[in-house]
Amino acid sequence: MTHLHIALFISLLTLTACGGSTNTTNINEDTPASSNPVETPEQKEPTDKPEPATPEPEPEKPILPKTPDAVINKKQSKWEGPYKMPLVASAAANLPDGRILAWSAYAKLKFHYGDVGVGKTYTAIFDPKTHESSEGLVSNTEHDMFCPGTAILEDGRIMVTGGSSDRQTSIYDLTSDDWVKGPKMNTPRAYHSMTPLADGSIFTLGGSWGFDTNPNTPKPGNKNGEVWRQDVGWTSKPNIKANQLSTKDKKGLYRADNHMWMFTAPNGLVFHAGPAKQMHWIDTADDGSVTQSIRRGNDADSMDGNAVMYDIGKILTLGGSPDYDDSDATKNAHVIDISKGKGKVSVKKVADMHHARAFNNSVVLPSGEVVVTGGQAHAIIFTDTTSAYNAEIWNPTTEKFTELAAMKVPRNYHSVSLLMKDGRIFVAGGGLCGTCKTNHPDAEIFTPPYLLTVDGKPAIRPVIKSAPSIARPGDTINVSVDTSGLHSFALTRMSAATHAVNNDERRIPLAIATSEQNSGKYSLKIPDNTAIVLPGNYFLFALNKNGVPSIAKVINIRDY
Ligand SMILES: [Cu+2]
Repeated sequence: MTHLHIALFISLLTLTACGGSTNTTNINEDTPASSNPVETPEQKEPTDKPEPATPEPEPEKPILPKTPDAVINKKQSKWEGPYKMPLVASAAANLPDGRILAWSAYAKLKFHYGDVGVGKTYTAIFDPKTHESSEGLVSNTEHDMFCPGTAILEDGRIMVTGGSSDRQTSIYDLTSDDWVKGPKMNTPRAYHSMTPLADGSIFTLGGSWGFDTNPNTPKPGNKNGEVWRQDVGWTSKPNIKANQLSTKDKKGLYRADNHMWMFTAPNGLVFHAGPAKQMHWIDTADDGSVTQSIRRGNDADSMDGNAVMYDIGKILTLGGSPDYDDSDATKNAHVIDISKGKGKVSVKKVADMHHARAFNNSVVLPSGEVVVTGGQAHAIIFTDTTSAYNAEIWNPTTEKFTELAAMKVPRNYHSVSLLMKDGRIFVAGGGLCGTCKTNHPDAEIFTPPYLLTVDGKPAIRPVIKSAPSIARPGDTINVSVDTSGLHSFALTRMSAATHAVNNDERRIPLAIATSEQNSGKYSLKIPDNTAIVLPGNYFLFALNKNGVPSIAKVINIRDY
């Protein structure tokens, strides 16, 4: 390792460990750190701590994919499509070959409120190379996967739970390209959310939608926590009470415990960042426990908004409305830093979005920028009034939004977006309301500014020639790229999205341990903490000095 690279490596570690500078507008969690009574098994001291004796690193030549000025000032972007799909994609997930698995409900263009006997689900696999979709009908898992919870498992399988078939679990197996029946949840749920945990298990919470009108179904409320593990199935966590973490929706519990923003933090606990204005820490050990964090600044309850983990322990929240339906959305954005752990959370209100949005979708790019699409200024389900057509991109350095090109089709309730393997964004769906006028059985593809020159031409992309397909947390991996200059690298977790929720995606910038630019050989350090690098499939991107990303290589990271 050369001196320069040692300096750069230390620079990265310092940035990672300190999580940026303190800002006077921050609001800090006032709970003493010592009040954390339980250390989860996953909780370990990050190995990447700054050495106290380290001299100040040279700030030149960033090795993180920090957005270069050339990209910050770019405003070129492009929408392509719409491309017809056989159904309204109200949920979608990444497949390792770059295609997108999408699904609707027991029908392609409408839903049923509650189960209709033996459940089934229409699916479509969209190919971004041909813009065509292959159709499927899943009936073997007896599951109408409408309004479900979604999560990607450690081996890349896609888990879908609840929704119209309220206890069912279905798992899409990548090897057989088929759906497999999983164990039933203990608590029936719809509009719940899920998040992967550091040990590869899956946590779910909330989901009262669907339980207020049918006398044969449970009452809304008490949709308490559950954890799935491969070897034991679902286990109730009775002390993680959804009602405690709910909004004050005018429709009551039926809406109040829906679509929670939950992220496994570097300390191994789950952080509840919204939509409720009061945030929480959740410990899933034993029967579980919940402790209050701080409020999300002056933000109101923000149902139908969303949140993105754009860096290690850092969450950006975007829009939302106090009530689920018939409610004014905000332009609000907040940076929540949970990297320092319990008792040390900070919230910073950053510059507003250009548009008020509810039912919007957001993804983090390998550059750390966040792209927001769709949504409406006044949330009303199954409508396209007050739609925001322009995308916006948020820059993590300036913490500001730039308005970008306009989509052709409004994307509101029941729409999705996903970062694709090629660095572009899949945006689809909206509607699923039968004979209504707001069904959008189509997809559009968004090209962010980082893939275009200032003239709007395709930028020259770096190329990953080789990378391992599996790795363990803590490994140093060898990657071969083109020799066009000093590259930076980032992982983004492959993910699933529905109803503005994507708790799977997270971006992890990778430190460069050694590099030989002349031969394009790099060794990259994967953080030694599965609460940071959640077990799962990741897109590994290389970015060149202009911030242009490669096409990703897929790498499965877990304890093999
Ligand atoms: Cu729904």
